[in-house]
Amino acid sequence: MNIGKAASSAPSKRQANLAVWLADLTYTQQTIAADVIPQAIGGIATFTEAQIRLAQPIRIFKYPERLTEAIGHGIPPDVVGFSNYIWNCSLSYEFALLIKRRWPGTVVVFGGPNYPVLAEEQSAFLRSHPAIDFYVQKEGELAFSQLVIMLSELGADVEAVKAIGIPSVHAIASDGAEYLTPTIERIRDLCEIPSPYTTGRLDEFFDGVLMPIVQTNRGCPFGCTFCVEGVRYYNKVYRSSIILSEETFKLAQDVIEARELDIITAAGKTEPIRIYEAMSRAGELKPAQIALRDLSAEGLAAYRLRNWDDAQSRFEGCLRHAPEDGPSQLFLGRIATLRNQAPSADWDGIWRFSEK
Ligand code: B12
Ligand code: SF4
Repeated sequence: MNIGKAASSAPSKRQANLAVWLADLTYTQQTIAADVIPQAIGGIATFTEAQIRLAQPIRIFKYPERLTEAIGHGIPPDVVGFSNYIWNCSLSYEFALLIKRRWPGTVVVFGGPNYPVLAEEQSAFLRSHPAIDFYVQKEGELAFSQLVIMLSELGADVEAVKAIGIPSVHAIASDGAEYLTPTIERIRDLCEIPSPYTTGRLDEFFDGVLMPIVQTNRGCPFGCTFCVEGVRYYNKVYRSSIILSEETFKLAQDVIEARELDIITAAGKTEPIRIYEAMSRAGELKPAQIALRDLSAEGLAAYRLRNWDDAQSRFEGCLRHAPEDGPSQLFLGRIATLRNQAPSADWDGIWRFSEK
């Protein structure tokens, strides 16, 4: 859960005056071959836009016909990123070649699992696909947004950006030098990636053909050799918490266990809503989860009464049962701030988001 980050007086976002397109293409001739909503690039778009203030929203493409139309309109994007899966690699590369022929200055980025694991094979892949300026290997959100920041800061000077050696961003320089940088650290809390569904970024893809998919956890403790997640990098499982409004919680309360997280008002709204975190199916809470739920309810009650000592000790208790519990860490941070800066007399304990 990421409510603290959005609500706090976060440092102002970086600016980048770049037009960015992302495409996760499917063949469409006989049937829609890969008939799912492009949620991976949707998440890369929302994450990048949360880090960087771009001049215009990132455009997302699924159908090659739409991408062809956009290319035909003649306004070149600065950066185009393609998802590279085994089922669309040739199609995406043909578009990369087309874009490079038409707009040599447009930076072409590939990402996705259809990329070798061994350095010598990565190098051979990049050398045999010269239309690709950068390959973002493994988790894409953080590395892609850093690449966009660097391209913006260095005036889209591709060779200069290659020489920086951004983690997870692979490239071959024009003089043949290889930049096969180590992988970037993984995102631990998937809630840091704003949902591309609830932000409306994927609305246009609900066309009756494509199926939505949602990633609720990433990583796998096993090591099957045929699977992208079988590598050590993905060995830890990181999850996103499932946050429910009070209305949804009431509908589901007979079948799930949940704990109250907070009362908030969304950015641009005045109506407060109570939010909950789904914890398990009904009756399946483990003892540590029961302790976490009860202590966090006591912590919340004390917090709302401005009883900082009690609230602090309850949330510290939560961390003994769940050392990585984001909401408890968040409340401990808030309590520390409120101790130094006492809230006004009319403080109602509601957390008001100033940014989406
Ligand atoms: C869900 C899934 C499916 C679904 C949906 C597939 C689809 N069309 O999207 C279904 C069940 C339909 C499916 C079927 C198949 N699948 Co499948 N599937 C998966 C699975 C489990 C998760 C994919 C996913 O959405 N993950 C969540 C997103 C967020 O992660 P991601 O896609 O990897 O994207 C991240 C990075 O790769 C990167 N990234 C991705 N795109 C881009 C773009 C840019 C610009 C950047 C910078 C970064 C970037 O950043 C993203 C966020 O970190 C993966 C295994 C896995 N654990 O990843 C296999 C996987 C993708 N599937 C695979 C295969 C082989 C298939 C099939 C071909 C199997 C078969 N023989 O039939 C079919 C093909 C279906 C089709 N035509 O679409 C392989 C692909 C291997 C490869 N080299 O490409 C994988 C990797 C499994 C494996 N063997 O390791 N699959
Ligand atoms: S490594 Fe891949 S195939 Fe093996 S269990 Fe994990 S996700 Fe499944």
